[in-house]
Amino acid sequence: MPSHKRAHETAEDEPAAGDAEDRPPSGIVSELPTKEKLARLGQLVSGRRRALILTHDNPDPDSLAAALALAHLLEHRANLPCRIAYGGIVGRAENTAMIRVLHLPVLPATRVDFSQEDVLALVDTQPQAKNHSLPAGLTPDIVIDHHPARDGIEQVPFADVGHSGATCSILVEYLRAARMALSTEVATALFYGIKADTRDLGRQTFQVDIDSYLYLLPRVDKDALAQIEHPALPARYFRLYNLAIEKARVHQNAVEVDLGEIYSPDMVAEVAERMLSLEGMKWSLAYGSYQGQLFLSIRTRDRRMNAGRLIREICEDLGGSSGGHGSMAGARLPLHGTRDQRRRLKRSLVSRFLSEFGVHDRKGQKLLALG
Ligand SMILES: [Mn+2]
Repeated sequence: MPSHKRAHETAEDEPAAGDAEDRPPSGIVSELPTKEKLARLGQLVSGRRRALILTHDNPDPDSLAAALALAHLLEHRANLPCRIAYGGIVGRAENTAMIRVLHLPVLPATRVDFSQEDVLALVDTQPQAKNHSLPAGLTPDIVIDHHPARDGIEQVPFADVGHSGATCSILVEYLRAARMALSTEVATALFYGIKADTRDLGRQTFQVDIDSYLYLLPRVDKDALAQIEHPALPARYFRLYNLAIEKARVHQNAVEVDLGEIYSPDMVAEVAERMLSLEGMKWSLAYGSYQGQLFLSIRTRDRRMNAGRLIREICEDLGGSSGGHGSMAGARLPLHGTRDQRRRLKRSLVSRFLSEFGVHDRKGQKLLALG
């Protein structure tokens, strides 16, 4: 039996020193000091041959960089060879530039035989979030994710979840506690991961994100970072953006964009993010289909609202999967049936979102028709 199915291994193997009740239950290590986390991680992988680190599907910079940093840590501290894999595609020009410029060693999950892997790790997502390509029925050995804990996380032998604006910041704490020298590539990737997820420390930012950002800053390759942040963009990017602006509809303080067919799933996030800049908007929603699935992304400026919970409630009822937190979230849903049925699904989804946004104007008006 592959070893990653054995749960609670490290916890039970520990000497029974002290009162067992002092220890946190299961493998959730989030509240432990970083040195203790490192010790547990070391115990968990000792004697293992190799690891596979999986990002979420259509990985973003935070996910890619966190995977790279975990591989760096396990390879140098535990002598464990690691591979990094992702599901879906890397679509955004910034993300493909990140992989190219920093020479990130990543491979598509379709090329991985999971049954052959010795240690499985998930970063920037959790088993129950379902926005990853871990085969059903497999429990990862390691989960490191800054999103709030999901059901079933206690099954994971080592789970560090939910207390920062970026998963990269958790990894920076590990690397610092391990007193590890960082290569320029690892430092630049982590820096960009934190920058992108917290939008330059302006969104969902915790002290650990600021500390990590400042620690990394002098170690970053500024030229490489500039190439990643301002990549050359293909013509189809501008075509899609043009369509987004034409299609955008404003409903009171919410903007909604149906992008139709998209060439890359992460374009919905980019458009939702941009549209929130429209003056007077509290909410933005962008959606589009890619390979038989509907991808949605929402953003909010309303600090009292939780975009992650909202999108989960709406989309998981419909067989979708989702991820996200306070001000930003995304989801995907299978699209079935005739064109009419798919259109009805989209209409009812939009209408549910608008009512959750507190918007009564169902029809709205075109962004380009606004005075
Ligand atoms: Mn993240």
